[in-house]
Amino acid sequence: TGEQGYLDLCHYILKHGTNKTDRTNTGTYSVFGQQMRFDLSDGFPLLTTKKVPFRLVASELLWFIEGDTNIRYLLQHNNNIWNEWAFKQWVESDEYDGPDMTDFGNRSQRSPEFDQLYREQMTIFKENMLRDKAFAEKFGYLGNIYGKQWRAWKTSQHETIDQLKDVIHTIRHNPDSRRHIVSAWNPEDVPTMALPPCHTLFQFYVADGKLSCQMYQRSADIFLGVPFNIASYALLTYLIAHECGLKAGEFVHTLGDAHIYTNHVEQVKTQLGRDTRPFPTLKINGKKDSIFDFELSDFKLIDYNPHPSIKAPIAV
Ligand code: DHF
Ligand code: TMP
Repeated sequence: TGEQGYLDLCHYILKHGTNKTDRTNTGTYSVFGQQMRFDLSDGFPLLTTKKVPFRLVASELLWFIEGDTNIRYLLQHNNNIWNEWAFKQWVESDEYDGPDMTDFGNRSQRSPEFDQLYREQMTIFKENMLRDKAFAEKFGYLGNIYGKQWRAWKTSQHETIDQLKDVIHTIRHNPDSRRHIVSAWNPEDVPTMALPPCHTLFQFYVADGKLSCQMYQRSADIFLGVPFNIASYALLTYLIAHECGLKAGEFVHTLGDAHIYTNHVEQVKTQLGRDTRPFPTLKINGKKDSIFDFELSDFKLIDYNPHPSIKAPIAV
């Protein structure tokens, strides 16, 4: 449990993982069906064995909560974590007339010359996204991903369901319910999403005045994505607990295909050689209660003293 649970899972995957090919042609070591638990009364679970950029975690979560599915919001908050998946839509479109960007993720790692070209095109893409609203609407929209399904799931009756608002309502009014579920996995929309949801479904649980959350992640990039996912759901749980007058209980993280990309193995080993430090503390602006009113400046992390960050290429 805690950060040690994450490190133990890394060890386990390196030792027992199957060397498996994957969609991105990177290659992984993979296991299926694992679980980590984080006691949220024991601090905020932001890993300390490498620096995890909390600002990016928080602005991505606020983007989901807004119901937004366009990366323009993220760019406006200087958050670049979703760029590649929007960029891909642009370079594969008829409107793109720059140098060939086929398979840019792998090619930029193999060739410094290509990487230079790729960076230039990415810069142009970001400028267009911020300057040109029509361009952003066309290429920044990632499909009906998390924000849309959480806040405005389409029904067969041409109405929408606000799953997030509804779940907060039932946590408040019927805390014992065993139906506190939000699903991002909408089979009708999956084919048109830039990336089908990795964190597919979550459930809340109330007992002894504490709110716990369990999330099912179908596919887990252990080195890059998972530290973000842990922090993101911990923050979501703290925010909903805050709104409902509860304490934060546990975050239970259940993983389907849990993998370490072959080009992250050295980085993971570096991380495993470091000692853990106490988790930081999260302070939430007490003047606000509704999860729909928060901004970045309402969250403060106290005593976060991580080891340095470790860079790794992301598989596109
Ligand atoms: N694809 C893959 N292959 N793995 C992912 O984890 C992933 N995550 C996505 C979208 N697609 C994905 C959304 N979340 C980073 C972290 C989370 C994330 C996307 C990217 C990332 O690159 N983190 C870097 C820092 C990035 C920065 O500072 O801008 C890290 O070192 O944690
Ligand atoms: P996939 O759709 O082929 O499973 O690829 C998605 C990759 O992104 C996979 O490595 C898991 C990773 N990922 C996370 O780990 N966490 C996330 O939040 C997201 C969006 C993706």
